[in-house]
Amino acid sequence: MAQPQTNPTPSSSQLDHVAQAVRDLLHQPDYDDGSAGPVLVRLAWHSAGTYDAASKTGGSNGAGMRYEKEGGDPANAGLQHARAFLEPIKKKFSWITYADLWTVAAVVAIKEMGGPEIRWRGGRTDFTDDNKIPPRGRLPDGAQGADHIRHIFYRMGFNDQEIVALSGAHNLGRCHSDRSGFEGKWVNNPTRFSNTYFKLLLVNDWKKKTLENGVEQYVYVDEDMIEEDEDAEDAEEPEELMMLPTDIALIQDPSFRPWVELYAEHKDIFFDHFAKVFAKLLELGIKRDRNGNIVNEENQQDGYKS
Ligand code: ZEM
Repeated sequence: MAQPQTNPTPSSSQLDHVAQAVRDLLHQPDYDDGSAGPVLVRLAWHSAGTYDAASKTGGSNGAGMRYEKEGGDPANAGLQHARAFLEPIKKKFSWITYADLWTVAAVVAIKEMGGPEIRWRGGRTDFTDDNKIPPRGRLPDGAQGADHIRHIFYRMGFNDQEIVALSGAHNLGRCHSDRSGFEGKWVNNPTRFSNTYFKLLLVNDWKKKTLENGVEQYVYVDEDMIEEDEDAEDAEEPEELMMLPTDIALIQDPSFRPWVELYAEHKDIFFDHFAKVFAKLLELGIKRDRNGNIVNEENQQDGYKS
């Protein structure tokens, strides 16, 4: 039996350079709402969100999205932009693995966009072929409801509170009709991390709308511009905001809803819970030894030889 291989976590001074390089690339005036941050957060989430606790497969190790098998999954449409933003950093700091870079970039971006400090640990390795990439179909489908959300997130080992906290990432970024088929942003200022998404969910004025492509989502015009006070200076004209059917499920479901109410009311509690659950997300599928180094065991090498 071969020795288990470990990849040491990068030192903090090495990481400081990478973190600074990520901060330096966030400002992208010609991209979406002017920031690479939201799509970087989605890259980290989709890299980890393939985890299946029962078979211990998937998760943020490996950076499988570099391969067509995972990168070409329609669920990952658009994430090539996130990978392209990070490519110059990988070129400059070749010692960092893609799997570490994609996850640490999200943590840096969230903090830089006004979110909480999130514990991140490195040492992920990159797959050298596509054998260990799990089958497609493990990421959530925004067109569905509470049962589907639970099916997907319970599989990863999350509970209802953690599902709602994680969903607060929809404060960030937007939907693109050429990626998911949905269109628009959840909040007026989608490059600032806050609990506005939860406040907006509770306005209860969401109307179902069928887009030209036949996709159904929920919309609302935020005339009162529900935002944090600190955002008032960059207040824009009210625009139509959106929610996915899965977002609306969070206020319809009796077990999810109290968490939406709590997070809408208490930004500090949301930040605390989000930091914990996002750190947990990024560790899915990763086994560490006593020193915190990742252990790549024999049985994880088996892969999917279909
Ligand atoms: Zn999302 N998400 N997501 N999400 N997501 C989109 C965009 C973003 C779902 C979903 O279908 C979609 C989590 C959970 C769930 C982000 C972070 C996180 C989009 C739009 C869809 C359709 C994609 C597009 O068109 O570009 C569903 C169904 C979810 C669970 C039920 C979790 C958990 C996240 C992180 C913790 C982010 C940041 C975006 C914005 C991306 C961007 O490009 O602006």
